[in-house]
Amino acid sequence: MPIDILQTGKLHASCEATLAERYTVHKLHEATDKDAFLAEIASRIRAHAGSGVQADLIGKLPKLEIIAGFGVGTDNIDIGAAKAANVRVTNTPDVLNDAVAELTIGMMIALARRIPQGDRFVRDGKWPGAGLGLFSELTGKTVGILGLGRIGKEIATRAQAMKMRVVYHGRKRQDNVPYSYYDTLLAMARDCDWLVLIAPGGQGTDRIVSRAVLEALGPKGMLVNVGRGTLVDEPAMVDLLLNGGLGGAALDVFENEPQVPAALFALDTVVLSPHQGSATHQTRDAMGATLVANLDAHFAGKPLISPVV
Ligand code: A2R
Repeated sequence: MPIDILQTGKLHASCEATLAERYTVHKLHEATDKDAFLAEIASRIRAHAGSGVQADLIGKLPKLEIIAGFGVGTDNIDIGAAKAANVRVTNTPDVLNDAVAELTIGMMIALARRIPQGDRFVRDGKWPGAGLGLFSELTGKTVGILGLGRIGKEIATRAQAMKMRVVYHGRKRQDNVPYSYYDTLLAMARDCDWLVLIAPGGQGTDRIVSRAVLEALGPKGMLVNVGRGTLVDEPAMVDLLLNGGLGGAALDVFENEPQVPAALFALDTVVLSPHQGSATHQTRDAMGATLVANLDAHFAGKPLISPVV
């Protein structure tokens, strides 16, 4: 019996290719009349491939058994509605840890040493006139990690290789980690040169990096966000960057991405990236393979590879 699955957005090419080999895939995002398309197939759909699934869609799919998300964050899947409808949810953790950690350190060095600005400076022909200037380095600095989870630990290891001191904050102290724990984010921000955000989005962390936390990080402090834009009070961050209350920011995620506050474009103290944390061929292939492996396990009656619920 063919198994009908629904896609509502484009997925990584190798993932789509494997899905097409094993399942009957219906692509809602490619339909011209989406309502008619969905009405026609809804009663046959047993799985959703990809993230971005809200309660209204779950409600329209009476035979839905599983939502196989693409990515580790599940803040754009209505977990409560899935649970209520007895629908399993999976994500693609671990396989992206290295890629996200690499980008994090890359963005930190880029910000500390003004690498994008230096590139622009040379291209603009300004070098013969004067040097770019002197900046800071990571060596010897303290980095506080908000969210010492799977990715956070990979960032911590690499930060140590940069000769940084690592501390962390989460809801609880972890056994068997060699880093000092802070039970409040505010106290950690006060003691840090760098603050790296790699916690999940969602209600529990909404704007957890408040104006007070940013002020505690201070005029020399550097903020790095590779988690979710919703973690930060973005208007306060922009305001503090503009008036010198915050030293700098390296941002891969934004509250309303792909919209980025235009006020940031003029600042040399900011490095901007279009949500590229996991965006490498090998990592996206691995994420796609994990998504498919979860679906395969589910329909073979085997334990899920990476269940969320
Ligand atoms: O709070 P803890 O001790 O469970 O630590 C988790 C931390 N975390 C929080 N920290 C402070 N306040 C909260 N309300 C809060 N909620 C969670 O975030 C844990 O150390 C970390 C998340 O680690 P993992 O679950 O292993 O996630 P992973 O794979 O490292 O990915 C993190 C996030 C994703 O959710 C996406 O938003 C992004 O990175 O790609």
